[in-house]
Amino acid sequence: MADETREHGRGERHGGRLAVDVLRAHGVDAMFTLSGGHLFVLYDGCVDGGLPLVDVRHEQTATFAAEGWAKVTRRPGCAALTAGPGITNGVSAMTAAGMNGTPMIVLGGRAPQGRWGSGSLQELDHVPIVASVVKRAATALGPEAIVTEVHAALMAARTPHRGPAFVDIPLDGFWAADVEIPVVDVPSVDDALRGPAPDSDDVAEVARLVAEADRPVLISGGDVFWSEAEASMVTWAEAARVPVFVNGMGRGTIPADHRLAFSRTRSTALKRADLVLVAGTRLDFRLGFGRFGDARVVHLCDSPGEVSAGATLAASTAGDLRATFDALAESAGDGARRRGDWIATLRDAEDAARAGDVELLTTSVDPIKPTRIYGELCRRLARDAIVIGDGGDFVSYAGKYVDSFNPGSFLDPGPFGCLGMGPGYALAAGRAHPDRQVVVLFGDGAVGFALGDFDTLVRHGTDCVIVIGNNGIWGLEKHPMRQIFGYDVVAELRPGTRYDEVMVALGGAGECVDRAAGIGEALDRGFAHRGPYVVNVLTDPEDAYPRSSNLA
Ligand SMILES: Cc1ncc(C[n+]2csc(CCOP(=O)(O)OP(=O)(O)O)c2C)c(N)n1
Ligand SMILES: [Mg+2]
Repeated sequence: MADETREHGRGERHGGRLAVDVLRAHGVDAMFTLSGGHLFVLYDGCVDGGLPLVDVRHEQTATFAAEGWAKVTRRPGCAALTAGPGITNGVSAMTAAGMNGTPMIVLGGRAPQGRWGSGSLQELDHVPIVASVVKRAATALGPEAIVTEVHAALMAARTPHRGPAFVDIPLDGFWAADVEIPVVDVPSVDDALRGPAPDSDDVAEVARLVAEADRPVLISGGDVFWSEAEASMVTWAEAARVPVFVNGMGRGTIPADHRLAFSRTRSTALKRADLVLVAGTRLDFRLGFGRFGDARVVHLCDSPGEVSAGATLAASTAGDLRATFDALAESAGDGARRRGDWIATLRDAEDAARAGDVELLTTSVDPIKPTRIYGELCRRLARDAIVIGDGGDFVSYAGKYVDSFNPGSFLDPGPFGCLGMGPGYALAAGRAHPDRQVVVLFGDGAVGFALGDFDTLVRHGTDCVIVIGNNGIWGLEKHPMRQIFGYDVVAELRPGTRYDEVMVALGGAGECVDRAAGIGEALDRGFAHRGPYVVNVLTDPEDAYPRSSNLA
């Protein structure tokens, strides 16, 4: 061993180790990364401090894996990205995490401060680049600052409204021999990290509107999930007898087979409702920007900055969502008795819509319809399966047909809509929950963004069934462009590409399916397999997901 290796020997007390101590104190239990020299000291801290390193083939995947980790564990995610291109490669995933309110920290390497401005390798000031998409971005110039900045970043990430935070550390900022560890006070989730309770007058006003309503509806969004407010939300919905629809990471906050859970009747319900309560999600394009016919609208938010400025609100609250629902539940009895007819009407419509799905889910027509894949898949999904969707039309069908029974079990990119998150989310889900089914649904376009990370799934032995709806086109672009312009460009992919053989070449397994009758058995082989298994299904390029609008 060369002298310099001994000089910076394993286990030395340095800024890398200090960072790891703070990460662990906040419950960080995995660091997703792709190697770069600017990160060696941090890696040494992980090895010494017992924080597992999980290495990938592209920083987009490391950063999406960190986000996925938070989504499947509700503990903070963590990615470490090397200076310069490592960090710019992670910007899309940081942006997605910002829009999803996902608590996570991204640590960055950084060119040495002592030579800043001289043109060191990968010298780039990352902070202004990421500042507009994360909650907090800072450079930690020395060991003490590493402790305070990493702690401050995690506090920001974990406090409502949650989101990503970023700290970069210059190469020469890690070093200071045998530094003392400043003590950081990490509050428990049940006190400071929940944020303040909502104003009681605001809650009383919402309770009054609910009591008056004949046809109320609740939409439960991602911040109900992040606030761990689902039990309180369901208790309130049961007491007040309010039908519940879910949105984004709100999926699974009420089990899909709960008597107050609805999905197929959303547009009918929102058209006929006299009061729409939206909890824990923005009134964005997914929710018609907060306009629901003549209904009065109530926005229940985890913090003041989340309350819609654009929609006309009858009332709103800002504060911890669990405390909000607990407070609402105390006055939930009024009016609940009148709502039997409203709930029964929706239930009849829901049952009729689900009965109408059967034909599509069982169709044997050739070429294969994506709906048939869902018919076969849904029958095989365990109640606690984790389903990840990365694609266009093919994944829209998943949103419709896959029911969620547990929080954090249906993962899509969220409102940023960034394709390419699938392999990172799958890596996280498989690692966090090796005992549960993990299914990744890809469009054939989407799968190309992080195809190299099939290698990552193989190397880490991630048990997952990867279903590719392979229609040979960018379907969600081709069909709308044809509809609007009468023709389309740049929307073709190569029909029949053997993505399953890519997985095989990288050491995994898979097969191609071109007959509807073969889908079920292929899925069975996938679920029986250890490691990643691709079921590459050739589907009908003429099939377009029936949607009412394409761009918001
Ligand atoms: C990073 C990124 N680039 C481009 C888009 C635009 N986009 C949205 S859906 C879509 C088509 C997806 O095609 P595919 O994955 O094959 O699914 P299909 O619609 O064919 O089922 C594209 C290109 C996006 N959402 N994200
Ligand atoms: Mg496609």
